[in-house]
Amino acid sequence: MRKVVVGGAQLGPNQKTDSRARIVERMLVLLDQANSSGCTLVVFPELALTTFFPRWFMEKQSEIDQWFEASMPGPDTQPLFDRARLHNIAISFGYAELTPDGLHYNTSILTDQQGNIIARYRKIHLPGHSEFDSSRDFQHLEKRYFLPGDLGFPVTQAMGGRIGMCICNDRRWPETYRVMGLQGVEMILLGYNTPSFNSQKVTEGPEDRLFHNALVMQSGAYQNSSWVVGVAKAGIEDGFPLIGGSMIVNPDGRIVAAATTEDDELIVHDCDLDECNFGKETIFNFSRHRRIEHYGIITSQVGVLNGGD
Ligand code: CDT
Repeated sequence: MRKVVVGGAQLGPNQKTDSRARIVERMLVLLDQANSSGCTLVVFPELALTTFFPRWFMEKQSEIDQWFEASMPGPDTQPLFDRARLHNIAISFGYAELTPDGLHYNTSILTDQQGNIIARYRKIHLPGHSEFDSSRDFQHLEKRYFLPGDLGFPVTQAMGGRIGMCICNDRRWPETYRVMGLQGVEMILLGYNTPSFNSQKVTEGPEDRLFHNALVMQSGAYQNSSWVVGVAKAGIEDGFPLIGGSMIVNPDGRIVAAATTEDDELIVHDCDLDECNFGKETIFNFSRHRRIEHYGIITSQVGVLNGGD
């Protein structure tokens, strides 16, 4: 038995006018709740410290950079690290990272239970577009503000097992899970900000978005025999709705804890990393069953051949 008591700390909306300090205060409340529930690891969403600013078109770099963190921890985020250390809780959260070289990434970090950053992931699958698009109901400018991640999908020895991270849109791609699966991942930490509506397809609403959210995380967990902890920033942010649907999925693909609100909410599950073993040793024993001689185009080809891509 390798137990990790995981808290999925869903956040309600962050408005454009909310200060980092105010948002961190809400995160501290969730951390205190997680401590009372015996959590040893708490996962917060993508871009936890700000509104989902890629919905806004900006041209001035100084305006863009106000949404980024040039240091982690910084003055506003230090209290998070201090509280987590006090409670002996490892934390993971997403934020917009500005590197010392001036590069911009959509990043998640993982700390150990003493508040030291032990892993970093930079979002690889950046959805949306890079220029203002008047045909959309709202903008999704991740391709404008972020570079694609340059760290691959690292899996880190932590919490007595192998922990990986990905961010939001990454969860829709089976490659994300399999690249971590091939590193023996046992728990995938995953924050997201998903609009409740498709800005280009009026018929796709919250019900569809929640269905796809569960579908991809449950299948990713099952097909790689890994825990998946999916955590939303939810609710109406700057007037635009984001889905909730935070969940913890076991290595059999079943949802074992699920959020019921679109607000700050903690979901908790006592996860045994040894539950990954059965699937990894049987149906998804990769070294016995995978047929890589037929998988070559996955890495040599991006789009469908002659498919207009
Ligand atoms: N944050 C993020 O990656 N959101 C995307 C929205 C997709 S629509 C452009 C997601 O996959 O949930």
